[in-house]
Amino acid sequence: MDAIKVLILMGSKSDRPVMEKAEAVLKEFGVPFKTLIRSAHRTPEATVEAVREAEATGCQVFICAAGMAAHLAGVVCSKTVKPVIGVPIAAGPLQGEDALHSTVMMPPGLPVATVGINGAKNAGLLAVQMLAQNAPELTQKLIDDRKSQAEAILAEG
Ligand code: RP5
Repeated sequence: MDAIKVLILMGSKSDRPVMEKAEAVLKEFGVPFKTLIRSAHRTPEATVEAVREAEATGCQVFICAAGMAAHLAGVVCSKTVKPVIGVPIAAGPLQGEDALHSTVMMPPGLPVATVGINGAKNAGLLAVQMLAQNAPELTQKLIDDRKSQAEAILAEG
């Protein structure tokens, strides 16, 4: 695996349209990342291996997206002490309510920073904010981004 700062894992290729928003943020901020499809239930061993490989290349943050009984972020959290951001995906008959609870309700001692249902853009931004703690150039870009957001709102009248 090439050197990366963020590993995006998603439980299924069906999650990709949502997770492209996280990829877009990381590209915009110039953060090296990789995306893999790995499932806590369908490919448990390969999921753990991906975490191990990513950490060996210097990965600092994990973004894990899954729908339904979404245990991907929790499993990744159990295998690393790097920050894990969970993205509950709206899939199946409960449209993300199940994934939200499965992702956010971690047992004490194993935190997953969970964004909203389909909150891939915020997951990308939160990963950048975590990396910015040790990267002043990212901090400046984040400040510029907030300024742009405010200007866009004010320009609406
Ligand atoms: C989860 O089940 C995946 O993350 C996806 O959101 C959902 C449905 O998966 P597919 O049946 O589309 O592969 O594991």
